[in-house]
Amino acid sequence: MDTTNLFKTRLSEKDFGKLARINNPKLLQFVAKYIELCNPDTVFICTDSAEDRIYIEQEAIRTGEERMLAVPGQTVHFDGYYDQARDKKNTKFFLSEGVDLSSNLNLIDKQKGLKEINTIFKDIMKGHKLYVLFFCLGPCGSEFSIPCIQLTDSPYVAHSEQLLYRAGYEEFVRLGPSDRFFKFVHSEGELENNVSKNIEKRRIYIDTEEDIVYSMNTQYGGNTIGLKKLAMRLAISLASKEGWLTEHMFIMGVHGPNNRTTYFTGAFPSLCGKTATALLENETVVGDDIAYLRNKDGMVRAVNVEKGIFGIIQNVNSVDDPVLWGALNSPGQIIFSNVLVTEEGGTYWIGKEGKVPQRGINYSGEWTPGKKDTKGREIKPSHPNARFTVELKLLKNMDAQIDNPEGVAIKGIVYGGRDHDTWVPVEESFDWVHGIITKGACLESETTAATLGKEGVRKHNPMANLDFLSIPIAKYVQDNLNFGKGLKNPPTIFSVNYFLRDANGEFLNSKADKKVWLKWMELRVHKEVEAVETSTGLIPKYQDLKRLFKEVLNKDYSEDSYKKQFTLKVKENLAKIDRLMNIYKKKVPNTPHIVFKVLEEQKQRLNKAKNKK
Ligand code: SPV
Ligand code: MN
Repeated sequence: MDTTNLFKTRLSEKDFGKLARINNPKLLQFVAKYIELCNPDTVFICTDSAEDRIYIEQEAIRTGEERMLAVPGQTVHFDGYYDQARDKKNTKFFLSEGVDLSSNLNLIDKQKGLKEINTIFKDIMKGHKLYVLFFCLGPCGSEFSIPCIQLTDSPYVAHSEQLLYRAGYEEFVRLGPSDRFFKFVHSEGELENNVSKNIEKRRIYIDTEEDIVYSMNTQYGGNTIGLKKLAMRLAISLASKEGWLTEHMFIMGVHGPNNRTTYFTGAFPSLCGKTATALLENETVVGDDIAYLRNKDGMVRAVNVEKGIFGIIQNVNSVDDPVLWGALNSPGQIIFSNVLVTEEGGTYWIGKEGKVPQRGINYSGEWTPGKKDTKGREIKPSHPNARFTVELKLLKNMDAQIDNPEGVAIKGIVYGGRDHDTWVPVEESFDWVHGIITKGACLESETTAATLGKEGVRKHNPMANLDFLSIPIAKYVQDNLNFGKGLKNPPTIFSVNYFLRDANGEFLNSKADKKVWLKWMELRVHKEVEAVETSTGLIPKYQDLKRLFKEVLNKDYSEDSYKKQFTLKVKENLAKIDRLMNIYKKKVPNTPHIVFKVLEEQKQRLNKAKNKK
């Protein structure tokens, strides 16, 4: 294709000039191809300049995809009523002939998939403006990082990405004709009241061979913000080929005695406390969602792929989330999505303190309490998956190392899920292999509103990463095991469970208790407290927790609470092993043999404990 000719006819001289600074024929071909196919009225090329960034912010307001709120800088965006979460059903991986990807993945034959999207994409941007944006996943100029190009006709998506990702235009100019970059094409499609109309033609198709993701007829961030969970699928494949890890993990600095900062990563499924943990007061945050991990001289180092947060707003309040609360109530750029907006331009969400407003606008349109949907179900003021998008720099506890191109040294890894009856609140594994297998690879969690479908169903979710895996589970588990083999100083692996309940269904812990678990893990990493060995791992001693509860929360922690929380649930743990053995035997082809061996050993220890009892 003669790209120069096409660009000359379709772009202004100024925009053509911006594109021409990038000497990368592959990238230019890509842009040209989708201008031809999607056929936008106009094209805007976005560089890293302040002028271009502000233009995108203004476009979001001009088109009505975002509306200004009373607090300066804050805006609100609504997604369609049926477009409020990740659409797993229509998120598919291309499968080329002769390639064995995985029976666990939602696959579509590549030729068939391409045909389908080329049909949907044809002229889809007619009447729209195409925004061409450049970003960098991870700090610019770092071995960890991956440059990305995003094409989208949604200024809301473009604006969100500007808050969430590091600008990458100059990085592309610097790199020249490189092949190693990710590509995203998104179109919101035809709009009705500013939301995607043709939801039945919503598709998110991922091509890990060509590092392209196609997304259409949707606006919800998890389906459209290419650099987030769409890039994550590409990065998992790339990491597997190159020998590093892409994880659904926060990165945070936990502050120990004598001003010591110890970095942890933590993997939790969506809506299970990952962001709340990462943002704890008195600790520092590097990232809340996606981390790249590499072995550097025998140590794990990690970077945050992002520079902002696309977080869940439900239940965010001044007591549990003081850091976030501070940012949400100060002037500064924040995009709220799918919350309730009052006449005065204020916001309300489920779990926010204060009275429920008596009227407002939400994702269902005009809203008053008691409003029902077409199926007669009550519409809450905000959607449970309503979100906020904010740059980390607006948070007062952003860690100073966030842009370190070498990443931070990771000393502890935490796995946690929504588990009402099995795991104790915090536990250390015996070693890397035991941790990866019994905690990471055996993570289970009850489903939440972050994906379309039923809530509260217990599901296996290895490393909290199942939704984003683009390689077979067995390969992914093996990659994690191999990663540990090359480490001289592997991080200590822990599990946490914030959701343990008693027989009456009452939570056994308060939300603030996680602060204590982190301090205990920090001390364990440095071997400064002892632990009690059980069949499933190493748990805190009562005396240490009693001291920490007093120091951290000024709370008296009773021996009775300790017993209720930390008594090994032998029956439940045995049942869990049976479930997981079954899953790995029947549903995960080529599971590494060591998985069964480690689980079998744990089972024997548990059976011994049962008999002793
Ligand atoms: C998650 O659901 O894990 C998120 C938001 O972080 S989404 O972009 O929808 O994946
Ligand atoms: Mn996430």
